[in-house]
Amino acid sequence: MSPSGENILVTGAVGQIGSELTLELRSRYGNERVIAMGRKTQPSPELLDSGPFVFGDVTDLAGYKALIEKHDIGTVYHLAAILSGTGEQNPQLCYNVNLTGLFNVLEVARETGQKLFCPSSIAVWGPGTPKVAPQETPLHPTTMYGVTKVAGEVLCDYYFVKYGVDVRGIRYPGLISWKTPPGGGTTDFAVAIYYDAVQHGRYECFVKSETRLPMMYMPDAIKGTLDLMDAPLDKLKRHADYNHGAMSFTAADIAEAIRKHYPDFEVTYEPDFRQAIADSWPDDVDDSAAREDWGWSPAYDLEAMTNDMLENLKIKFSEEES
Ligand code: NAD
Ligand code: AKB
Repeated sequence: MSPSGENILVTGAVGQIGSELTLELRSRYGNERVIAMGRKTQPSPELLDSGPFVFGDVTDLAGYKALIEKHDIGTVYHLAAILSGTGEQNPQLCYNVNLTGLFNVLEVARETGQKLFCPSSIAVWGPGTPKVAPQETPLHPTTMYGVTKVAGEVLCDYYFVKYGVDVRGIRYPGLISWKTPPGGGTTDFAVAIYYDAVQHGRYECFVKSETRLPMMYMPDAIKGTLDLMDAPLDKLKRHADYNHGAMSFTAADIAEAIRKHYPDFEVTYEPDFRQAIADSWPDDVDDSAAREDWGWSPAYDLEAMTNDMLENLKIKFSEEES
């Protein structure tokens, strides 16, 4: 294949993170330089009209290679994945997309000298992890999604050490955002609760009220992603497994924060299979390595995020109605 080009590809670009990261990359580097890759879901008009969009499948190596060559791609933000909830319902699909897909992306990067962003997750941890997950601690996840994330981190390290592929990644916590709904994870309740507060004034939560998890607002996740990718390589002591933290709260804490705006907001709790997944993850993370190596620092706490989420969702739903 030809040497690495000057454009940027975002896989999983129609997803929760990709739909926002693509627009931010386009505003930084120019619309035509950032190619958004979706799978089957139709992109929003904002994504479709602001720059190149292609459909593709990361498990199809030949198709992926052709796309890379055609669009002269030098950097890939590889966000295509199957998340924890969907992954437990279809572990084989999760393995295939998350590991075969990552392997294909790494192989093409090895051949072409591309730079990569390949995110990991708090799902790398399992029930024995300390409540505040240290950077270095045994990784024994109990979900297929977590298994693929652990293997993915190790695979990325291998490609850095063996082939010199500059691959970077963050262990994102649960991400909360208003633009694009999340795609089948366990932390989705922390987004759905805001949607239902604004639309219906009540929410049935699929985890218990006392379920506490590490969370982050999307603007912080985007900033962290781009800061890590901008950091000088010689400052990075790790590659694809930086703990990335911002806040930690329970489902009941979110409900309480929303009640400051909607005093009559009602939440009922009907835990389903995702409770066991949430219970297997830590409450919070120690992200001091990210702070030290590339200056990570989040801007949003629960209150600031809640104000912003509710404000934007109100506008979004009123625009959809008009
Ligand atoms: P998402 O589910 O919203 O989007 C993923 C996208 O990947 C979807 O649009 C889907 O169509 C696409 N996809 C699935 N199979 C594909 C295939 N075979 N080929 C090409 N595309 C395919 O996910 P997200 O929340 O945006 O997550 C992006 C990345 O960040 C993933 O690696 C995920 O594990 C990680 N992450 C996300 C969170 C979070 O809370 N959102 C937390 C931790 C880690
Ligand atoms: C999920 O819940 O699966 C994701 C994640 C934390 O990786 N949001």
